[in-house]
Amino acid sequence: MLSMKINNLMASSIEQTQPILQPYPCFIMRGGTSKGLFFLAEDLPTNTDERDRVLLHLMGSPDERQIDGLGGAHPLTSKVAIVSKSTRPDTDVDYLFLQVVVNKAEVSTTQNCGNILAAVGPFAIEKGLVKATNAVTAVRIHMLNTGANAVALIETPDGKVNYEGSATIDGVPGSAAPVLLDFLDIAGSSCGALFPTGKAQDVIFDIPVTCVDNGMPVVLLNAASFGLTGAESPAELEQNHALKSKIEAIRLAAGKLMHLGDVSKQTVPKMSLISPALNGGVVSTRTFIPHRVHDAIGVLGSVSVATACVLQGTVANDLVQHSFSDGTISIDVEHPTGLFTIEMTVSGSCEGIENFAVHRAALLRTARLLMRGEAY
Ligand code: NQM
Repeated sequence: MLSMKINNLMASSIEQTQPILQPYPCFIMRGGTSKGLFFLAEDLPTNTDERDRVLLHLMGSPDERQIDGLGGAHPLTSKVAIVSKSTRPDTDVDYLFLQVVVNKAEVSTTQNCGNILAAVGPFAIEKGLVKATNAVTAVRIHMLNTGANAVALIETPDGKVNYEGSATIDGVPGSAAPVLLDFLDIAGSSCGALFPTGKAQDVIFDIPVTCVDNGMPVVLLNAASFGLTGAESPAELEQNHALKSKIEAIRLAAGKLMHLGDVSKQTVPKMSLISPALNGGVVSTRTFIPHRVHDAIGVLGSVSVATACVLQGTVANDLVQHSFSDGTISIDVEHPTGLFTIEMTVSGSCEGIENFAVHRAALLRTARLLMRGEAY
């Protein structure tokens, strides 16, 4: 009986044409505290439905364990970068970020990812899209998800990407070569304004919140508003189902206020619970991204949190009780596995939302090439 069943199954799978099971040239790279699959745009289908079907298949989604694919069973390891030569005169490459949802057949381009961005420069040089010129090569990246630009500085001694070095970032063991990321024009890149509700503070379901988009839409909430200290571990927070449903209800309402529409199937806005710093930083965070809790914090997510810390009247500024002076400032955002330092150039920080501006944000990441080959 069993052999007959197997014979029938084999015959039917040979008959089926399965164009999806073909080799796709692919790199696996760590960018900052995330990991993902990197492709040249020309190596994937141009039709987006077909492309998403291929990516779900390669990652092994939908499945909590992603057992039949390359995904790491967590949003931070279920990420994709698609890179191509830029069509714009002021940038070298175009980068499209895709979040492949672990347990649902969903691929989203509504959010950007600054951690995966850290590996885009090395990938572009490895693939010959950008020529390494000096000991350090500047790669100018157009981020297709938001239309904003970034510059990544990559070590390229002898014309090749160097991955080894002494730079460390919290959330990644060991050390590696530094990747410096500089953002110039990210304010309001997803929501149209730095503070998209037009206010430094709003109240949603009786909870004071600050909605901010400095490269990533984020809603800041005081952990104390939920009876939390803010020092809870990501695992503890993920087990708190009452908290998670309150936060999701606020997120859905905030999405509309932030001009993102119905965010029930989007991975933005991120929800950052904030509390007083405990380890020498400016503020402590626990960030829902949005249904799992980040073991650290996203790159652009931390830029948005740092931005909210600076402007008077936000829930973060009220909590940190620190006044910042205009000019170039450094902000340490605490997260579950350490600190994230952001350098920002700001003006009008005491003058309220109308005059407040962030002119630049810069930060350190590292990246690593883990594997190159073909994904089936
Ligand atoms: O905010 C996680 C990550 C991110 C996003 C997330 C990120 C960013 O750590 O720029 O890096 O919030 O989904 O990769």
